[in-house]
Amino acid sequence: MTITISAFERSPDGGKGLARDTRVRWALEEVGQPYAVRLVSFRALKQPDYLALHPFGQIPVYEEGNLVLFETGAIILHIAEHHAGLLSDDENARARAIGWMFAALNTIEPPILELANARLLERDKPWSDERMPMVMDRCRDRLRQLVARLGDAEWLDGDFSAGDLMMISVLLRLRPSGLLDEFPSLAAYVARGEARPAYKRAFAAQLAINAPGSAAS
Ligand code: GTB
Repeated sequence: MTITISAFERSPDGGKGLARDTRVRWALEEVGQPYAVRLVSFRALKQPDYLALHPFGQIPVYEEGNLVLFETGAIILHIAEHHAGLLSDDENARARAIGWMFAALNTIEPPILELANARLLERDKPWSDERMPMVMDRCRDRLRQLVARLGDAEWLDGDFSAGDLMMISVLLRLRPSGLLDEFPSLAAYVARGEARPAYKRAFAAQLAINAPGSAAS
């Protein structure tokens, strides 16, 4: 059955791969599933026909036959459960990988999003300089804990899994802040994810839309 995902017609990041369609593209590339892309404008996101698919008017939406899914956590879990490559056959390892997906989305992503918003949306506020160190420290606290758990392992729990895919996708959002460079083992972990052929294909596909003239497209 054809899989279609939605993505920005033009991502505000200009092709850095930070919008959330990239993680879904990556998951589909890891499991070898072809997909089509429905490009949407910011205006189209809030129109009734799109809101019928995604109640919050965001990208990405995942469509496959009669199934319509929103939320990248649900989408990537669905992909991982239906195709080999992102979840172990071992029941406990599978459960732990899903735990890491939740950790990425519920524990690591919130302070990173707060930082992204502080940098992008609040820089002109009179209180921004005072608040910024606190927002950065909230990220650092979580990143230190993640560093301690990762240790010198290649991936979070044995083989590469949907948990790593989600965690690396979330950590990538830190890159513009420079904070990732304070944690060399996490920067190396993210680089291992980016070096995977499936990630490279996903990145190139979104870049071809968002920066069509670039060398990598
Ligand atoms: N929890 C949802 C999920 O995981 O699917 C969040 C989806 C979401 O935030 N989608 C964003 C969106 O559609 C795009 S990815 N926003 C439009 C809206 O809400 O009206 C967020 C994003 C946007 C821009 C950059 N950037 O420029 O760097 C990075 C990430």
